[in-house]
Amino acid sequence: MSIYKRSSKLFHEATQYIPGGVNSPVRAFKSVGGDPIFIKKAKDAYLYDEDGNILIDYINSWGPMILGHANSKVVDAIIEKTKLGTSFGTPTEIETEIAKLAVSMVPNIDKIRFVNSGTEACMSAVRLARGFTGKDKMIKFAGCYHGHSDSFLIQAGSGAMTFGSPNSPGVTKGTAQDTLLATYNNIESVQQLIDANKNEIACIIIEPVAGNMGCIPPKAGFLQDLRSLCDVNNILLVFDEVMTGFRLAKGGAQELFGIAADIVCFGKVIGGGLPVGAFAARNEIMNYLAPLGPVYQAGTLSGNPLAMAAGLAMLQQLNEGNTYQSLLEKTNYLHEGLHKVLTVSGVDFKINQVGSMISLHFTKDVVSDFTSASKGDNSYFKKFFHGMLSRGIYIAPSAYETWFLCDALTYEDLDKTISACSEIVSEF
Ligand code: KE4
Repeated sequence: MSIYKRSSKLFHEATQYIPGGVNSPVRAFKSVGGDPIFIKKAKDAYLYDEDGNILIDYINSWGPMILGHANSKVVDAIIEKTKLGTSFGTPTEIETEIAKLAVSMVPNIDKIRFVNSGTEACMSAVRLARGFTGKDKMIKFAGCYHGHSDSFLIQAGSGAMTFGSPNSPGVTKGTAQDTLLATYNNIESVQQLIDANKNEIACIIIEPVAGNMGCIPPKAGFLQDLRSLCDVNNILLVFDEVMTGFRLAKGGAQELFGIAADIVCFGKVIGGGLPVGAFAARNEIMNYLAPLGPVYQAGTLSGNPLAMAAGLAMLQQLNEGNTYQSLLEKTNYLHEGLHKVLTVSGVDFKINQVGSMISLHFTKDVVSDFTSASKGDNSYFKKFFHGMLSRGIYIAPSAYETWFLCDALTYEDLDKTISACSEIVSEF
């Protein structure tokens, strides 16, 4: 691996014009140290950095590139659409095409509204829930991340946790008071909040598989219990499927776990690598949205033709192919291989996996919530991260992230990853 001379040069120049040299904090390598790697291009499962290194990618743009980078059908769709113009600010046929396909793939939704990011999707979903129910409060779970909208930055995961500032300055007390915090996988903590805030809670928003404190699966029955509590207390259940949507199954976590959410949020995969978020629900709820109903939500580039073309080409391939089975087999293979070499090493570790989402935690405790996720040994993680990077393997630069596999990964790539892991932990 050549040293990252050009990346470092580019990074230091970037820091003069962009805060921290990045347009999203998790990219800055703050929790693992060192300068971030600048990428020149990517294809299939590989990133090509500015110093000529080739890296096996387990971030895949934080989820979107489930088929691998520069997927030819997605690229061709964007190129063809670009030739016809890039943005009109009017309705276009392709928005209906992708909406129809998404509605056919995902259970319990009749309509979908496209926006430009997962943050916008979750923010709009909560506003819609509040408008529909006439109630103000929202329950979220410590360590879950729903984007950087004010009401979510209370004990948030992902980058917020990485920086040890899960409660961001700038969020007013007035906003924070309407965000109630529960503990992931702890239904009693939800019941207590409901009892203490009778008839004031509009919605419960959850990542049905948490991916922002590492990957944390819901305990058996937890999502069903949430569903029942929402039904009994006239609360809307909002599934934030920005990560899990179109990744865990065609119908996402709703399909995988057989639980019906009232509103579902999407991002990442749905945009095929271009900026797309979306939120969806049954007619009764979605018809509350402007211009039909009183809840306002808008966006200049929402439904942008290029982004819709990329998303449509992505969803069409996922709808027709056998990506999910192939990805599951590859992720299981990686899980088993890592588990084997880590067991031999004697290092304390836990591996969490759901479908093609997987995370490694250097801890002896089961990782099932924010507290247990925080117990991981970050000094080990830092060594692990840089050990992998120096061997040409790029995992998320934070222990509070999930690895995202793409179906372009080969079993040779997986074997290389497993042996790199074995070499690194043998030096711990
Ligand atoms: P965006 O606004 O970043 O598109 O989506 C926000 C969001 C919402 N919900 C979930 C479950 C998410 O994981 C995210 C964003 N995920 C992070 C990675 N953990 C994005 C990476 C970044 O912040 O740069």
